[in-house]
Amino acid sequence: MTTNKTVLAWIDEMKALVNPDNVVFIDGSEEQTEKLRAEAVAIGELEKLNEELLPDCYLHRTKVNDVARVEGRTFICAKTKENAGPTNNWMDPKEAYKMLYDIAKDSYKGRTMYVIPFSMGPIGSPLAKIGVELTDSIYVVLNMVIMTRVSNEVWTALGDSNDWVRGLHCRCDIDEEKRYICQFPEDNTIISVNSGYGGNVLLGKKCFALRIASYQGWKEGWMAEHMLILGIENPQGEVKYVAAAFPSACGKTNLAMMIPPKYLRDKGYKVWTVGDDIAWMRIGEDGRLWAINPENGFFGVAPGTNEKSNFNALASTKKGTIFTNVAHNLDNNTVWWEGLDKNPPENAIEWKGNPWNGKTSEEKGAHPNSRFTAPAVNCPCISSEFESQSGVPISAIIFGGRRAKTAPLVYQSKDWENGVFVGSAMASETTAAAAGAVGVVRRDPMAMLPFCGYHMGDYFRHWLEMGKKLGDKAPKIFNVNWFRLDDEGHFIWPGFGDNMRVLNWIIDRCEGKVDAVETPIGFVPKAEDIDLTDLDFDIETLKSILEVDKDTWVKEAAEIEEHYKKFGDRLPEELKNQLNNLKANLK
Ligand code: OXD
Ligand code: MN
Repeated sequence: MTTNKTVLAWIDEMKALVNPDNVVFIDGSEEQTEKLRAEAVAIGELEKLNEELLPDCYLHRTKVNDVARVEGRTFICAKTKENAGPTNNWMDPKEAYKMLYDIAKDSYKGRTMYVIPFSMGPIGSPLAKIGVELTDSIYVVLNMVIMTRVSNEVWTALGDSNDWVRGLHCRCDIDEEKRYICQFPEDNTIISVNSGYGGNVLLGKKCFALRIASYQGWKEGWMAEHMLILGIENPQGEVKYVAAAFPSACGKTNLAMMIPPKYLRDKGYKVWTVGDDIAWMRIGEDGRLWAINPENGFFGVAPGTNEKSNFNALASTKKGTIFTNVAHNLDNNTVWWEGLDKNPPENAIEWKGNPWNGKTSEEKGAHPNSRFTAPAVNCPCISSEFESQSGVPISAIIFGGRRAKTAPLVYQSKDWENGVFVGSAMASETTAAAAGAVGVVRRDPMAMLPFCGYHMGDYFRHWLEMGKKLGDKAPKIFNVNWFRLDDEGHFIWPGFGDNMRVLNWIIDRCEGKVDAVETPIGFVPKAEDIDLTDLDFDIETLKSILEVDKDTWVKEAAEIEEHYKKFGDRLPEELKNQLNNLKANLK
């Protein structure tokens, strides 16, 4: 427990509002967690899975109307609309508090209030931050225990400081008309009502570690980014770290946990995962940019995850994991999802809770956004630096998206400022997997569109300022595109583990070991510098996906100009100049 006056006063205030039957302080101990698991099973929140095949694993089903993040109902409640910026929904904080408190009032009646103290990042690390989440959901407690560091040591680390984030979650009736996910960056506060789905209710993740933290980073001079972090070990045993941002559905978790091709493994190359979703980065005493993964687990999309696509993610789910909205295989009391294997169960329950025969049914067994919540320690390639208090030094930042034609396989920005321009114009094309038209370009600057907690023009300026502070110690910035299509619509580059060949070029560039070709958009590899050993891929095809087509880029520049208009006066002059330079280079 804690004696922190600011914490106790807030808990009292919230308790008076939501009116629980009792209050339980969560300490993260195995003993308490086990009791809660048993209680969750008793009340039907969780189903216990086969202890031999999936030890300590559980299945949960959300309500059918509550299966994903709800961007349309997510608000940045800054004092002024202008400060939330053109890419966020905004609500006046006074009105938001009133509306949310009306919804939350007495909503814990007959329920328990769980108080979860959690650290984002290793407890006590100078890069970590503390939060307290109040919830009436055991499912949320058990997920938070996996996804964050929950323990009484968090109270000790906090002491009597007021630097902590307040998170109130109320399940209420899971009424989608009254569902709101509100961030109050100026108050370090998050309120989430009428949802039980992960991204909306595990308040440490998107709400705190991105929306609130991006604002904190702006004010305090650091960065909270939607980035994976991985370490690349060379045969000499040296490890270089990169951070990479991709919009959803671009294979971030796969890249974070990739296995290099056999030829490179035999040479001694290894990949180590530090994080798969979020990076907090600060300038260290040595002037370099250091990063931690503030999370403690993986909240990954299940469908498509299999031994081939992501062996390490699948291995991470084999114990201590909570599965949400996947199919329940009744024959052996395990789980199944589309893309796990080619042998769907016949005797199963689909994600909505109905009997399901995977061999004959037209319906999906798992929801396309079904998830696993797996402890990071389970990951076979988890980095030895995962718990490091100082984080890892970042050599390169990689942006990327899904582009059928425009972007080459990889290019390096000319410098930091040009790299910020590349990130600010980042885009991905919609696939058939998502609702709506295929091939529509969605601009998603730094993959932060749904997660930036303040005006995106100010966010770009913050990036530029970080670059000035880092000077020649700044990570080099790259852009990758694994998704170039041929005329028949097939992917040209094999992707997955073979992306290691591109990462090696990136590291060689950072170390000044390899030359490149200057193009209007940046530096592109010479085809012969991408190692194709043991790969059935000819150099002419490689050249075709390294090419920068001027006409396509003239069109792209026009689209970037359009995209930039929405930032108005807050678009930094430097980025306007970057766009003008690009246009001039293309002439
Ligand atoms: C996620 C997302 O769930 O980015 O990580 O949508
Ligand atoms: Mn994400």
